[in-house]
Amino acid sequence: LASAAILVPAIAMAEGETVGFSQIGSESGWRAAETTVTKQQAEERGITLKFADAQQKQENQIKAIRGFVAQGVDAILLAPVVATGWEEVLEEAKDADIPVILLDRNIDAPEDLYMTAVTSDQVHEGMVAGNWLKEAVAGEDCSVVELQGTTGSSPAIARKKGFEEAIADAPNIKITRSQTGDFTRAQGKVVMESFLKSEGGANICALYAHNDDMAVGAIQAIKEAGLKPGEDIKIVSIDSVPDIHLAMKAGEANATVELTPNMAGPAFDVLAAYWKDGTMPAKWIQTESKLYTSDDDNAAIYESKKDLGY
Ligand code: GYE
Repeated sequence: LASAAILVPAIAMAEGETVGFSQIGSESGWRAAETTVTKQQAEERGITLKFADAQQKQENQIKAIRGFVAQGVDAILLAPVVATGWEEVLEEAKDADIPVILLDRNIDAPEDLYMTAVTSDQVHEGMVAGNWLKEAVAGEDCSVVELQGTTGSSPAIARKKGFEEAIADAPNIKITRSQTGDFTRAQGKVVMESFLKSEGGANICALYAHNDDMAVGAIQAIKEAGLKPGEDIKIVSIDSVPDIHLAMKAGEANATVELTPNMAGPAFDVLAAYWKDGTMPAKWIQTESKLYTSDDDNAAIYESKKDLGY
């Protein structure tokens, strides 16, 4: 009788896993949604999430990862602010046998330093934006100003490259100015103001912004300059945040490429399989990229997205 009671705890106890998440910050509506969704996904799966906001600084992310390793977490999610400079700290995680999964941005480092990367094809996103513009201007001359994302980040590098590749066979389209707006609304507005001043609003045919938030800031600058965004200056960007659909509904923006904020779901699926029987995932889990334009039902899209944590 006594021995039966001793056996019970050993069978019934099941511990939840602990995952550290080094998030970049909250520069964009998209990233705010990613943070919300990651917390929800962890909760639904009974995972304890340790969340660290790096406020855009790589050194804070490196410190956070070291902290997670010291605490002995079961896995680490890393949204890397820039592409370079990760080898040393990722070696430390590897030595501690803690799997690292990259979320939404890539790094320049040997593949054995992370388990997998859950990202979109960011070159493709740029190509989708460029191809949309090619069709929209239909052979007419078009001077484009470009708002780049955070300097040195994989989406800024890849989205620029993809767009340039798409317009390479369109001599009528030229990028006349290109500068970083750091993926924020505030910088998008400031840099667009400087583009309008240096180029003259009438000489700008289109804006390509590496994310919607910068486009939303730029829309404000264009209006303040007395021009009509979406008409006088065509606007194409990336993310599909609720506010860009409101702008498209109002005719003030033209196209966006959707990026899901649910990068953590696939990451947790991969970890669950790994914890169950050691299954290793492919090195890249690619999320979808869908084009939306002002021809879509943007009121409905806005409604469907507005409560998702953006
Ligand atoms: O598009 C942008 C964000 O890393 C792909 O980062 C992501 C980008 C996203 O701040 O809005």
